[in-house]
Amino acid sequence: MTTERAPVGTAPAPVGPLSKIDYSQRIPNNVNLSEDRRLQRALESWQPQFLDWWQTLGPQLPTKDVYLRTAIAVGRDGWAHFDHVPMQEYRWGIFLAPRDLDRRIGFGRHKGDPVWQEVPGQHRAELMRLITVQGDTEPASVEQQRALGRTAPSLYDLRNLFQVNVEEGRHLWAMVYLLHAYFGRDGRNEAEQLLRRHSGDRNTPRILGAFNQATTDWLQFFMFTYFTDRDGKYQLGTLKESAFDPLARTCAFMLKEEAHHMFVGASGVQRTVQRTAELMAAHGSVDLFQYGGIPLDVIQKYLNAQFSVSMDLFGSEQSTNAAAYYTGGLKGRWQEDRRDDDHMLRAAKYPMRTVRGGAIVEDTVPYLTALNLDLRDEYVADCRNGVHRWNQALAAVGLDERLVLPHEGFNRTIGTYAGHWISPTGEVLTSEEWHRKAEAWLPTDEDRERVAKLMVPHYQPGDFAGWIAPPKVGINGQPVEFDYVHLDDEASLEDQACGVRR
Ligand code: BYC
Ligand code: FE
Ligand code: FE
Repeated sequence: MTTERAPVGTAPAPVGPLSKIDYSQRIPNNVNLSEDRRLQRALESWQPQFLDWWQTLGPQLPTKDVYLRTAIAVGRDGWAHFDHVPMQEYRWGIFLAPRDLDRRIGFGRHKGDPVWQEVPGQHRAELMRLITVQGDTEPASVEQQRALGRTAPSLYDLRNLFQVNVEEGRHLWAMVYLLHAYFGRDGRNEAEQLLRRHSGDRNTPRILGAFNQATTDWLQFFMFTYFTDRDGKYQLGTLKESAFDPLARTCAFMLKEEAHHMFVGASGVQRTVQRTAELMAAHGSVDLFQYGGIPLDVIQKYLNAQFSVSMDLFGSEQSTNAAAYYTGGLKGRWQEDRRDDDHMLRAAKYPMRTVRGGAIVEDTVPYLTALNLDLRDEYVADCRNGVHRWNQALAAVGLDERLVLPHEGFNRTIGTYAGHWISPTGEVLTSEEWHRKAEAWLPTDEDRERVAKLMVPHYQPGDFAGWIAPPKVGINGQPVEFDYVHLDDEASLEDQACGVRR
């Protein structure tokens, strides 16, 4: 069936139905699950609910199997084993980065103490809150993306979507493990709630704003994996510094998987821009819908929308929560150990932009309460790199047009800019002025409809939709035209009805 490269290290246990569970066999883990009866019992009741959730709110497109990477061990190669597997039999595992016995707390008032292997009573509620918020985003994104399989631009992209989906599922497992193992009955309740809230649900929505929007099409999916998964990367980077060692180790391992999500977003947008640039150069026109491409101004609007909603995920620029998390040792800064200061920040200051008297001004505020902003500034700098690389596709065909990141205050609903009307270039406008121009800045219903019309599935190996350039290389050394996904007969029949051969 496959010719995947042999994994180094442990051979994977055979994949089979999960109905009869031998935990030590079926749930790949490095947390001694086979010895831990309490954890086994908690998972025994949660896991069927998870599978039920995956069946009802996971990927809609029926597939036989998908060429997926599965983590089977934490070692250098063990976490990246590739094979065609039926998705419902994906072996969601529990992995923590290896323990460093000498690790000490790197910041805050417990700085220098050994890290915690158990949850201290004084920080229990805050830690559970952070883990719950993190855990809530993972299944939310799977729910948001569930319909996309029906309109994939290629089998290669379809496989990448499913890879992201199963890994977000595993990230949910990672947080549920922490809730089950360290927070007793309260943790078990929270773990159930993670499957009860749903993206966009009017009564039980997901916790954070960006996770309640539908991912309408593949351009939005690529923007989401670029901008919103990147918030995930930065948030996980701060939790990786946590004094609560099991959380730190869990997040360190999740970050390995996150790299692929970054890749899907960055390369997905790049390939879209590349095709747009080629069509613009070939036809000398910007109205590309007629040529089966996505106009650059529509790409810019999608970028504006996803960037601004992702900026909201960092919380308020000034946050006493963030100060308390830091001082308590629960959540550090991005690359805390590379920061050249006292890691306590009691007297330190930080520059913060805000709107005053109809203009954007810079204030100097206590660093401790500005840690959400500190993280967001790191994030924005990273986002800028991506935009710069996308622009190279435009430069390569001699075009002068460029994509830009909008101003940090544009279209914000959380923090200091909320309630102000800032243009993408950073002018402070009246609500009326802003709304008059909003159609030029954010995707309109018509834009989304026209993009949606281009989203026709391409399920033949090596076939790609016309709005996106093929990638240069395939996954795990496989050719681009590899049969990454075997569709279910049911899906194939529907495709034939739509005129797509298989
Ligand atoms: N929407 O003090 P403030 C990922 C709430 S993405 C709704 O300013 P704080 C992924 C806030 O919860 C990474 N509510 O904020 C990506 C607080 O409520 P409570 C997810 C919001 O607490 C793609 C109140 O407003 N991980 O992994 O300093 C695919 C006051 O807020 C929002 C994390 O976020 C919002 N946008 O910071 C899959 C890490 N923003 O508590 C996965 C864990 C704020 O007063 N979470 N609020 O009721 C945290 O570190 C923090 O909770 C936040 C907020 C950074 C989110
Ligand atoms: Fe995740
Ligand atoms: Fe992710």
